[in-house]
Amino acid sequence: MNITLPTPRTTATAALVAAAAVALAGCAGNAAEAGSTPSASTATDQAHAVEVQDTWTKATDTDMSGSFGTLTNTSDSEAVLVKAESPEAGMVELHEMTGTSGSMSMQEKDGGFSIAPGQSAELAPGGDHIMLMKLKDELKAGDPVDITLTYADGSTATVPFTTKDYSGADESYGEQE
Ligand SMILES: [Cu+2]
Repeated sequence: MNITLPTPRTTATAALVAAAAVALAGCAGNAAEAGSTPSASTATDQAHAVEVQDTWTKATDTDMSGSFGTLTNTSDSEAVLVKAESPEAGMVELHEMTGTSGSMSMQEKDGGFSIAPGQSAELAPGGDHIMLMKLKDELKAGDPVDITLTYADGSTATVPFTTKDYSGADESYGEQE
């Protein structure tokens, strides 16, 4: 009769330890990244949490262009786009515009594009954009450009950005700045 006693206690302790481990993994994003266990949070990784809409790339006959769209973070924690890549471009960077109108220039955005929980980040001509460089071919309206977006937690999403003609007021994504 007595021998049944330790069993529930052991089980309870094990369950507690397991729960603590799960809780720990849940908030230690960086530790999970460095660790070996496949993340149990696939459904909530940043690539899934961020909806990418209204994507397009500016048509160009130079070897540079910009890609734009709206990134909406549907999760309750910050998402950060840290890298973009495309098979169409030899180099891709995340750019921001600096300076005042008349002397705007662009530069790589330190730390990438951060999107607060429930908020959207607009990538638009004259503002933050995905910079395509060393394009392998000119881009004509209608050409598909796939861009793979990598987020701070290492999750990725490949998104189609359709090329369209655009002549903005004073943006010059095709020319050297
Ligand atoms: Cu740029």
